[in-house]
Amino acid sequence: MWFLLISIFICCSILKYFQKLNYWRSHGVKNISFIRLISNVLKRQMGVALGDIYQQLYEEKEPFKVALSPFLTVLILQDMESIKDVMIKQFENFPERGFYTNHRDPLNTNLIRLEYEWWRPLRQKLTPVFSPAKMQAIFPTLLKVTELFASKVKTTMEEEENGELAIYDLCARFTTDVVGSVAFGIEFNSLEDPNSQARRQGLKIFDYVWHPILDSLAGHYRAVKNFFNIKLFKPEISGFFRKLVSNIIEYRQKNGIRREDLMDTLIELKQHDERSKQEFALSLELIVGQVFGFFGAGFETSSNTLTYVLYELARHPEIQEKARENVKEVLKNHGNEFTYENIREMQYLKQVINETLRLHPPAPYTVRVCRQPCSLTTKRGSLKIPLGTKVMIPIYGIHHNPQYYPQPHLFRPERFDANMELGCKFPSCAYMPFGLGPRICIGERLAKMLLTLSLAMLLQRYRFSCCPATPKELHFDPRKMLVLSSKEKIVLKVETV
Ligand code: HEM
Ligand SMILES: *[C@@H]1O[C@H](CO)[C@@H](O)[C@H](O)[C@H]1NC(C)=O
Ligand SMILES: CC(=O)N[C@H]1CO[C@H](CO)[C@@H](O)[C@@H]1O
Repeated sequence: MWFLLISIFICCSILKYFQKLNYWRSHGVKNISFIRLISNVLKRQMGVALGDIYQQLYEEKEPFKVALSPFLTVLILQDMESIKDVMIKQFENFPERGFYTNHRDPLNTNLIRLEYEWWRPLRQKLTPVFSPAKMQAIFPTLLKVTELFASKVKTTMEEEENGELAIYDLCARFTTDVVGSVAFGIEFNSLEDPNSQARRQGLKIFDYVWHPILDSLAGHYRAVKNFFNIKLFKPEISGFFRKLVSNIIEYRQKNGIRREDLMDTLIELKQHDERSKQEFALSLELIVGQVFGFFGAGFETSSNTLTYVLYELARHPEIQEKARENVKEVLKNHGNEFTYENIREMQYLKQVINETLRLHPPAPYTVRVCRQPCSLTTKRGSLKIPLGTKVMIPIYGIHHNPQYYPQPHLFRPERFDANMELGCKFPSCAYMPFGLGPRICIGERLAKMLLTLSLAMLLQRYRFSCCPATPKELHFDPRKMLVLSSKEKIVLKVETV
């Protein structure tokens, strides 16, 4: 019985595969071998591998290419107009990333993964959580955690021989604490205690039950997976987060405590929804999912960015000096204190951050899935996109296109100079470290604030330089598909200024 069913399934899949092959061929879309794509991705970081394909397409002037398998059609986009179409203009046709979701497992009902019908009301609700006013309100808490981080850098540096330290670990502990305490009022304490339980759970977030390739394939067989109730995360992780969040909510509600953090806003939304009996009420389950999602999307992206900025500054001492002068000058005009307003005036430091996010975008690609058949128009004519096509947007590749960024592998913050001749003129959509359109990163403001403040404070106090243990160039870990994460330890020499 099973054998028969499986044989029928395989036969249908193969038939469908040839049908698809024919379809794309007859529409003049070139194919790349799916097997080659997968084997490439197992060897190299996904975003970087896609970047190479992108560059090849750009040179061949092909707007896109397709990689076909019996199960999945992947369209790799090169044409800028089509990218804007998919992400912005035709968002309604491409509103999801096609990840697997199981609504009985709270951890994967988060903004990143959710299907359109669930995502839309939730995103509307959560947008105010990251408003400029909220960012201003949490600034004092952020400042406290950042102070702790800066002093931890000093004590670690003094403990190490020659003041040489592996910077990523500290940065990751810092961003864990930031997302925990600033966003959710959870004292993770990982800066003080590197082995804290939350820190260990935090590290496990990316320990998938399966390989990420399977995760993205499973998005296409939701019904089957949901029928068998397969969960993506280990029950102990769901349990840990659920307990953590419900304790916080209960404690605050009972004692009438407000901490002016993002969790306050989530609780308010929940109470409001309970009173007004809304259809998409923010339940405890949904809050747990969001906390987990923000944590997963926020901590590794920002800790890697912080590490890469320090690495690039260590390799370019003159740029580091200029950034330090910029910080000092702004601080001098404001009584030597860091405020929500004055860190925004650190123009050159912001250019340095922008250029780092261009050169090493921590989220090196993003995905959309076609949920309604539609057409993309390019200079080469119009193309109908079938339902279920997975569309890849090669952020890393676009950021390294020499047509937009001359000598793309060089670190040159001048590219983002608004006034100078040097500032390069790339099309507005050729820079997207946070994505584009309605599904753009919701944490962009928080990430930028966290990066600017912590870098300003570090530069004010310390000088970073290369030492023999510093890698000459970066290589990215292929096992981390979703984030650019350095394979080598990034060791830098740190001294007080
Ligand atoms: C340097 C730091 C960060 C970078 C480079 C980054 C980048 C991105 C990118 C590229 C996306 C996909 C956008 C798209 O598909 O168009 C995304 C989505 C997302 N990010 Fe970030 N992110 C960062 C920090 C954060 C932080 C700190 C948080 C939250 C606390 C966060 C929460 C999210 C969420 C929830 C989504 C999904 C949004 C949705 O689908 O509606 N991110 N991020
Ligand atoms: C950095 O990039 C953003 C686009 O994400 C842009 O709006 C901003 O003006 C840039 N900032 C600087 C200082 O170049
Ligand atoms: C299925 C498949 O891979 N078809 C073609 C894809 O493109 C290559 C050339 O790049 C052909 O050799 C394959 O036959």
